[in-house]
Amino acid sequence: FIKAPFSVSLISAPFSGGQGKLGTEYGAEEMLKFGLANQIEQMGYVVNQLSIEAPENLKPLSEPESGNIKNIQWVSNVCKELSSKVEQECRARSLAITLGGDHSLGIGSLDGSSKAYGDDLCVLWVDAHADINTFDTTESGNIHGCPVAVAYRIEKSPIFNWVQNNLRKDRLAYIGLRDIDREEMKILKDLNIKVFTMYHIDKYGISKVFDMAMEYMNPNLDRPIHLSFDIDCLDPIYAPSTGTPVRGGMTSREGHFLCEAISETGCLVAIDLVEVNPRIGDTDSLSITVEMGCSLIRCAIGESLL
Ligand code: Z70
Ligand code: MN
Ligand code: MN
Ligand code: MN
Repeated sequence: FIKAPFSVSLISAPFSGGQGKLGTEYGAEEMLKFGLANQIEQMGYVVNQLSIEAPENLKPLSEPESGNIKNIQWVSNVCKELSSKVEQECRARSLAITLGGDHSLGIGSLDGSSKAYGDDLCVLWVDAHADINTFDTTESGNIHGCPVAVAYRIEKSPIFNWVQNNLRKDRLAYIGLRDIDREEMKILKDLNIKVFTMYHIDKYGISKVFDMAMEYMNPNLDRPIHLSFDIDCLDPIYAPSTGTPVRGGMTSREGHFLCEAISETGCLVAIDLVEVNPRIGDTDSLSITVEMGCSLIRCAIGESLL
């Protein structure tokens, strides 16, 4: 793939059907209200602003029987729509930034970027959670706990048969995990997936952890990278307005460092910034979280690199 100067596409995805709490659908809107598009333009980029088809219009008349899985057809429809938008922007050589919305959207964004870039694509999943439950192992029935399993075809539900990509499990690495379900632990081990938990960040430092992730999946820094950033990877002190906060998370500096280090590779082709929920917490919590999301995105596209 050719590392080239790119334009930036902000793709709003106001969807919260992958989990049970309303509010995440306003995450994109709040980040845009805070001035994200203008901030990116000020950095010298051409910004394309687009949105997926309104999720309400993609809601099926009825959901198929699916055990405890919530909104399975709706999530599928929304993610398929997002996949085509992300693929289109990636093919136009624009950096595709998905503004969520909940993390079930990762099914669509990963599918789209991988269809555009092929099996070279490397994925960094930065999260407190592994999001690798299958529809059999999930206890919550929330698909935002399952996107990695669906995108990598570990979960092969026919509802998601349109997910036909070349994502490789040996080009996936997690950073920041600290709340892994027992069954997820088994999947991660059985499939030998690369995981850097908070333990590794404490032990080696975030810089070394990033280097180890690159050494593993992108040793020559010549492959495209998709950053899937769940704001709950950060400690709730730095990102309080999110649906499933977990104590003991990354600091603001660790999050920013990670984004800066990715930017420095010149390989970044897609970002998801998900799980900002403006309806959780007071107005201070909201502005802390929204500003954090915008700041991380700016860092990932080079704001603080000389
Ligand atoms: C749990 C589940 C999750 C995000 C929570 C939680 C998953 N493992 N993902 N918040 N972003 O429900 O499957
Ligand atoms: Mn997540
Ligand atoms: Mn999470
Ligand atoms: Mn848990």
